[in-house]
Amino acid sequence: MTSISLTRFLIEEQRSRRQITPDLRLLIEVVARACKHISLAIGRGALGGVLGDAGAINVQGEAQKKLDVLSNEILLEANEWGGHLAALASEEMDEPHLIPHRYPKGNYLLVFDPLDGSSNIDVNISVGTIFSVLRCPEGVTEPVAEHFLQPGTEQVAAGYTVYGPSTLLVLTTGSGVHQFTLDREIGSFVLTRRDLRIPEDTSEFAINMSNQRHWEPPMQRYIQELLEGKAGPRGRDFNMRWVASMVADVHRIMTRGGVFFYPLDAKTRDKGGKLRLLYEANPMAFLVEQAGGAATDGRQRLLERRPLALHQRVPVFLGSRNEIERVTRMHLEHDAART
Ligand code: AHM
Ligand code: MG
Repeated sequence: MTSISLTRFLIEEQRSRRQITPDLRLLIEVVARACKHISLAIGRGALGGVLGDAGAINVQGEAQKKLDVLSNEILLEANEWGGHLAALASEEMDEPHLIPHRYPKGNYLLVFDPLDGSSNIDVNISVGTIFSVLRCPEGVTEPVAEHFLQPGTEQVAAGYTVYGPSTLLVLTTGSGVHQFTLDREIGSFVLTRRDLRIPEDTSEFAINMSNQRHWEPPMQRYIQELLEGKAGPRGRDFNMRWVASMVADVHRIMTRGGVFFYPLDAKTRDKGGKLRLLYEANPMAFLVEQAGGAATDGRQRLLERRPLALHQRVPVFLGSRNEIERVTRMHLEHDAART
């Protein structure tokens, strides 16, 4: 069988579907190249001196790891000079990063979480990169945070990489979700699965159970019913997994179905949730919907939320459609009963 590289895949998509512009293709290839570089750094681990804390705090108030900082720099440097972007924004930077004046500017905005699952770096568990591509609003030459505040339905592409036993890139440009595996010998991403589909039903869920006592009542009730298994109202047993790297948890769902929740809880209520809308929730929601799954904030479709701030946080519910619809309905019924 001929192997199809990411480059060939994108060129063929560009020919058959006009919506992949040459600049979008370049953008995706540049992001993929930066991710190869990150993958190499992660792979060297302690030998590369990249483990441990960077000694700084990011805009989220979280201690940065050396690899958070390095991955952010790799993505910035790779994307500055190609002429495909108007600006970039990242979990690790307070404000958007403008393209330096010495380089040409393009029409896209790139927003990313350079290293998701940072708490897993030092224990050698899978981490990843998440990214989302938006259009720069017409006539804007110096984009500021406000120009990134577009609902997820406006995304033109989204993807994630998983740095695990193998390095994977999972991508959508709005016509299905496709998986590429990094061939370390030839140094390129190769198409390994076309059209990933998330089954509508599942018996596997992912949630950080240690927050149980802090959840809202409908979340408590939904999970309690799963835990009661065969003897409870659901009449069947459910299995649980929690990697604490969203990319790894979402990738399991992309592979064999399941649901992932980071619901509102008493600890994160004031911030709106734990995960960030623009570079965690929205790209994952786009990918999950493209694979036939569903994604909400517990009450409404994630992709329709109007962002209010670059680093806004939201509750995240995504995965197999029937479970996401059920838990969302339980939240809405709970709200209706209170009014
Ligand atoms: P990060 O982007 O700083 O790594 O944080 C996001 C991560 C997600 O990958 C993961 O689902 C979640 O935080 C884990 O949270 P917890 O530590 O509560 O289990
Ligand atoms: Mg993250």
